[in-house]
Amino acid sequence: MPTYAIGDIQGCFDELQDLLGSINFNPDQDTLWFAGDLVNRGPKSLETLRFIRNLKNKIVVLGNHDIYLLSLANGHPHKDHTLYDLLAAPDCGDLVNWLRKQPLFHYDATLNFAMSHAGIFPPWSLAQAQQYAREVEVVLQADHYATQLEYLYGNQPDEWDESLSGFDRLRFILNAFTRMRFCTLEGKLEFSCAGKIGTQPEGYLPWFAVPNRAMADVPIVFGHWSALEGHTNTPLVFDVDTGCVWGASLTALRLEDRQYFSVASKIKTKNLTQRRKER
Ligand SMILES: [Mn+2]
Repeated sequence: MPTYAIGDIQGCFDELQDLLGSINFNPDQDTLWFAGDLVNRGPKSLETLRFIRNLKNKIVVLGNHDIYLLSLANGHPHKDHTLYDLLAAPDCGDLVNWLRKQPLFHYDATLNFAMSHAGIFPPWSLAQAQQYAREVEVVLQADHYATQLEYLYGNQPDEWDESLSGFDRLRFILNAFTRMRFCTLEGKLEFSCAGKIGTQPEGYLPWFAVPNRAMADVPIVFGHWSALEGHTNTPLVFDVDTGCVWGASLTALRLEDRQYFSVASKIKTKNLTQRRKER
């Protein structure tokens, strides 16, 4: 009864089916963890969301593209997306209501594994990560969540302070769990650089490379950063976003023995680097 953590699907439903076939996935016995960004950019977001929602044993954490869907579904206009069929589907309301009730962070004490979409803000302990994630989850799960969404968008504040309150506090927490890649030693987040390690502005490090990270002894699986190509070179930090929607591959990590499984993307792209730059 293994548990597999799967990276950013982004509507790559056919590759998800290939991957589940390659691991002989048994829906009655095995558990799937999804590291967020289930939808958008890829071709089959609607099928992906329906399939995952109906799985018996699954854990989902929200990614920035999942939050984006919540925003779109509540009438906030955005220009570029591939979610038109999902938004027009008769079960869109049900799917969105299910999606918004998924957490930002998950920790399984038996497996001793944590998961979030982008990672864990370096100074936060396990107890803090759980508490802070819950603060945003409560807002997304409230009946009146739609009126709160627009206040959760933005890049400020980019530094954490326990005394932050209101939407500034919630916005930082949501950004840390769903959009973080690089930050400074002091914990200032950077949102513009999505590239490989080495392409960031001076003074910034990958979040998992910050010294004295509070959760360094807890294994964590995350996605969001396809430019890492699955490599963090950091013990206990497992990247499962291998850029399926950019034409690379879709990856699962079996948590019990930390073995990776990947299938090739069916998306054809002439120049992966160029498409990454356009994000
Ligand atoms: Mn993402």
